[in-house]
Amino acid sequence: MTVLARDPRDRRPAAAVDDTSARTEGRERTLLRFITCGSVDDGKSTLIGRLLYEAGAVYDDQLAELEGDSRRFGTQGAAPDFALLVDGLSAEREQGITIDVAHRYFRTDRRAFIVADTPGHEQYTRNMATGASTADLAVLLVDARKGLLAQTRRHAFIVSLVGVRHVVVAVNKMDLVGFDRATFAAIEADLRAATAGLGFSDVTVIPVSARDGDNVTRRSPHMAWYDGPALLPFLEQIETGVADDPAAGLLLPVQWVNRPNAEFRGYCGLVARGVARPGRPVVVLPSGRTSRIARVLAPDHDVAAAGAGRSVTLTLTDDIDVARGDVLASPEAVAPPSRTVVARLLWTGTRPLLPGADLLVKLAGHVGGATVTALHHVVDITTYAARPAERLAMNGIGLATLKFDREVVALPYAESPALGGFILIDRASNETVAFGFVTDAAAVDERPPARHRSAEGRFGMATAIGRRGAERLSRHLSAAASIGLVAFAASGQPQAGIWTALAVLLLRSPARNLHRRIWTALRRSSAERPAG
Ligand SMILES: Nc1nc2c(ncn2[C@@H]2O[C@H](COP(=O)(O)OP(=O)(O)OP(=O)(O)O)[C@@H](O)[C@H]2O)c(=O)[nH]1
Ligand SMILES: [Mg+2]
Repeated sequence: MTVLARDPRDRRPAAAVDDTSARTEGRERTLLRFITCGSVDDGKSTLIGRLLYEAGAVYDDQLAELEGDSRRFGTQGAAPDFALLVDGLSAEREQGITIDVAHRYFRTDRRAFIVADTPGHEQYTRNMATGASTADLAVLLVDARKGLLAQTRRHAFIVSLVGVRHVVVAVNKMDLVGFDRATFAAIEADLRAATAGLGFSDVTVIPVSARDGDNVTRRSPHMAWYDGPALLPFLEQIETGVADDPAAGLLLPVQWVNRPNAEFRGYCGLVARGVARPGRPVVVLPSGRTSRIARVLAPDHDVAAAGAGRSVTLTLTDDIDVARGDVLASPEAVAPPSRTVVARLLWTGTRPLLPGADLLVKLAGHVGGATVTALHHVVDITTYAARPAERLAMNGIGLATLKFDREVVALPYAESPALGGFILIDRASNETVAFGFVTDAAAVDERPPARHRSAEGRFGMATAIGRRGAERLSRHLSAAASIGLVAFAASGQPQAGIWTALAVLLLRSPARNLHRRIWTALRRSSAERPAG
């Protein structure tokens, strides 16, 4: 008899049903996106494999293949190693670890799911954060024999950073602690204390054995003392969605300007907030120019309205200048552009971050230069306490001030993940070195409150943008003119004065950039020299 004989109650493979619309009998199934995370070898991949199997999301030929793979690569002797259903890369199978994020779709009668299995190894924290960034819920695994490890705490913190508010803690491998209630209770207490300050809206703790399926889809007879739900029934019923506020102002970061011919000019992007509909007035940020939406286009037709989360192309009634990286906002949603932000950073670069680092930032549609002007603190991952530091090491989390090379529309991440989340890229290697989460988009720039501004406020904002630009120009001009005057006085030649002033104006910005790069490189090389 095969070890993988199906339980007669098992449903046929969900993946075999050619319908991913998550609709059933006229009733719409909601979609839950979740991840598994936690320290290395806690059993994340095994848990997902088991879930897929028990939810009937595995074909019979895949099961036969799993039996063969388990004999070749498995960690459970002749028994099936469910992790192999998700760990597909050969490097993963040979090392018995997860490296890349694997996404799987499955569904039950009550709900559709997209699950992302993320790696536990610290070296692949970047992949874990990427997987977490699109999740509604995180299943954090803990090995019952080991309890909370530093990596468990790091993942809990990253999950909170990316804005996941619902957490299930699966205390796994309960079979290896004799399904002991006291062991589970001690881990639960530790966990609740550790996650109390992370801002989760709910934390549900479930004792499981992923390998054997205890408390995975049905309650386990081995843990009669546990009176909570099994994992899958819990995931089927949890409400995670925050209803979009249709009255919220429109924010649409422009990802691409579509200009197929001289007659058509469309601005493509994802509606980050609010609703786009023809006739609605919009302000282009950062320029402050105003217009109205003429058409809202879905991929192949015009639509009357498009809400948050939809990708659309807008055309405007006026032929005004809108570029990639600009943001189209309705007047009440106008967020004044800013050059400086304070943000939490998850540093994923192999070399540590040092203040003064000159990097590229990608925030919504904007790509440009960014300098880290200050590192305020780093987070101690075992206590979550902030402590001052001069550098941020790989996989560390800290708070920093960044200065962009041009004004950018940014909002706190908690208010708008689309306009508050960014990545930092190393200019030389093109490596993504940080995930950033804006906490304050008005650190230095003065700005009025962003929300619910009146039309008067809108023009006030446009004036403020213009005034700031004019102020900067006049400062540069007067500095250049003074140096030009000195050159004229010293040489007695008006041309010498004019040429000097022009040279100062033109060379100022490249010289400043060169200076910044040299000092960043010097600081970095002295930081990397071994002490003593
Ligand atoms: N006894 C027992 N072993 C388990 C259980 N769950 C997982 N394992 C074993 O633990 C080992 C690690 O399991 P994985 O599922 O690969 O762990 P992981 O968390 O995905 O590991 P990474 O992705 O590398 O971080 C494997 O040998 C599993 O068979 C369980 O409930 N009981
Ligand atoms: Mg894994």
